[in-house]
Amino acid sequence: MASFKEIVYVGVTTIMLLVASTSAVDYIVGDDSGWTINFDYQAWAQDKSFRVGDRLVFTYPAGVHNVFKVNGADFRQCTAPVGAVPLTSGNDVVALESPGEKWYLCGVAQHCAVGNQKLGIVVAPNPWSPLPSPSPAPSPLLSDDVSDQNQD
Ligand SMILES: [Cu+2]
Repeated sequence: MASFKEIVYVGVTTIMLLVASTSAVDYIVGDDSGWTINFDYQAWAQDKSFRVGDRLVFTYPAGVHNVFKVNGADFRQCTAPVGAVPLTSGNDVVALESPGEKWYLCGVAQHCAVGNQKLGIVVAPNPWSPLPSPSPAPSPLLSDDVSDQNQD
């Protein structure tokens, strides 16, 4: 009985991991417009369901813009954190590794304050890996395996 349970548990876990990995989405921020000024990123984000495991891709001509990850207060005031290092490659991939609110802005000149180059999103937990993860209580299974080996 115990080993049957173990097989079912491993099988279900494998299926969940497969589903989770294949359902992760790469979002090109701004789609064809990319990361730029005078674009409504709130409207862009509005109909999307960001989840843990998804990724944001900021695309822009390198040197023209950059990407700072900021907190809510800095987001509202369009201030880049002192000492923070922005992403500058022009093809910046940001993995969404935890649920909650995330804020990004461009720190070049007045792009955020005047050009509205800022993105705020809410990341939902991945439905296939709930926090806190259930512990499978492996000790009975282990002792069962040992007794099987002893019989052999
Ligand atoms: Cu910019």
